[in-house]
Amino acid sequence: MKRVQVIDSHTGGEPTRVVVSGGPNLGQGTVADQLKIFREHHDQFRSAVVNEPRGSDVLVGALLVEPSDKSCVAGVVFFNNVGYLGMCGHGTIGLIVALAHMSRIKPGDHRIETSVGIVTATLHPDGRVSVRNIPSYRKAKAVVVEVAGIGPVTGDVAWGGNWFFLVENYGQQLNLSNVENLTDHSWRIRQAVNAKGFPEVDHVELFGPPTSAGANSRNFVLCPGKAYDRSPCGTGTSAKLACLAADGKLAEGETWVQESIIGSVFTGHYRRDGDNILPTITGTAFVNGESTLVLNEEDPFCYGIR
Ligand code: PYC
Repeated sequence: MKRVQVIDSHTGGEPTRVVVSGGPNLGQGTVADQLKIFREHHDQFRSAVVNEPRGSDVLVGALLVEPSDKSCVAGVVFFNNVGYLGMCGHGTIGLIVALAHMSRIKPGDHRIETSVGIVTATLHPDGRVSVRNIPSYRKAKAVVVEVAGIGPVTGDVAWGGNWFFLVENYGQQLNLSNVENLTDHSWRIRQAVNAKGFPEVDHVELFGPPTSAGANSRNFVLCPGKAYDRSPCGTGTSAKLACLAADGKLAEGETWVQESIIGSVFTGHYRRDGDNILPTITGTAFVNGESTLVLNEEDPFCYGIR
């Protein structure tokens, strides 16, 4: 039997499971190198941690690893029900709160090495976390795709640590009672975008008017494994800031308040960095579990339902 220590949290409703110990040995390379070894040799561990019967489609895993850059407090590989994520905004906020919960860090700035670059997370004394994300940018504006059963849909392709297709004022009700419809639409949109020559896009983000006072926008974000993000999505909000900056709709330093499909909120702002922007996303996470996963090879679903 193998024992795996995890700390569970949620960030604006979106869960993160941090693997603290019991994970595979991924060597001494960069986190990008370690992700490659994880993917090629230990993918069943990913599935064991996040898939049913221990997890669920919505769960994002965060494997704590040794950073190659020693100025970092930790390295992390993010993963989900179907594969791996470059960066994860809600997951980084969850990771920081989990590290504080374990008394490994105190309020202040903490550098974290991810597979797509180093981010700096600030743990504020009141428990909020701000993540200075990697450089983000818009790759293509107003791409029109013909979506099966829907018709033409226009959106932008942007990078915020993952690849997004962002659709403004989608028109569908962005609320929980419409989630099945939104999931179906977003999945079709993703297939059309991938077929149009953007195979890298794996998240679709639909925008509409906010419902809470003070918010600028509400979103629905479909993740690569067909689960929707309960949080406003940190990398998706970074991609959104990149598009707003490129369109001259949000000034450097100005605050953007992004509401999720369940009404949770991230605030964001950016600094310019040449053709890119450097987004900062702020949110709150709560630890809601400390547990030991047991991996028993005799269990036919030891490595999850795949
Ligand atoms: O917060 O960046 C994020 C994220 C990506 C997928 C789920 N959450």
